[in-house]
Amino acid sequence: MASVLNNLSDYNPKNVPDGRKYRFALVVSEWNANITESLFEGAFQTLIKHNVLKENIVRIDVPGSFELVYGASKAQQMDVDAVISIGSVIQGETRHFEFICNAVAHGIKDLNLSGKIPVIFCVLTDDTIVQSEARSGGALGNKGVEAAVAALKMVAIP
Ligand code: DLZ
Repeated sequence: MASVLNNLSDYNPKNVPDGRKYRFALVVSEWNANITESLFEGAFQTLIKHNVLKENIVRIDVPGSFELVYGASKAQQMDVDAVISIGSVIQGETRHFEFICNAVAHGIKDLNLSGKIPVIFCVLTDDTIVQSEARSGGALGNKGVEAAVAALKMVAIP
């Protein structure tokens, strides 16, 4: 996870499995689209960098992070080796934030337990848009890059 002390976007590419033979689905939430598009770009470009073929990357858009669970569940049934779920939830004035964050985290955890392929959690859960910007291509890296690296490592598990 990106933090002031540890920016995983600076990972060592030699430690990442080659992606040439794998297929991925990227499920992208439309809420806070400026953030989720940067996360998508980070994930997409990292998969390409590790030799995943463009035609082997499928994108599915969903309205909000709450819908990532359903989108990822549908993606698990497609001909792919891993799913990356991409969202950005930002704290507002009500408790909506915690309900969405909890639902998505538990939902994706459940998909990992019940499905045959891994679902990577690339959902920013920040107090402010400034924190989200820092983690989606800003000073603290890009969580999308981390998610793609995690996906490549998961598909290579025998
Ligand atoms: C309703 C809502 C709110 C208030 N905030 C966010 C957010 O910060 N990030 C996000 O991805 N989605 C948000 N949503 C939308 C919900 O995720 C969901 O799309 C709607 O409640 C419809 O089910």
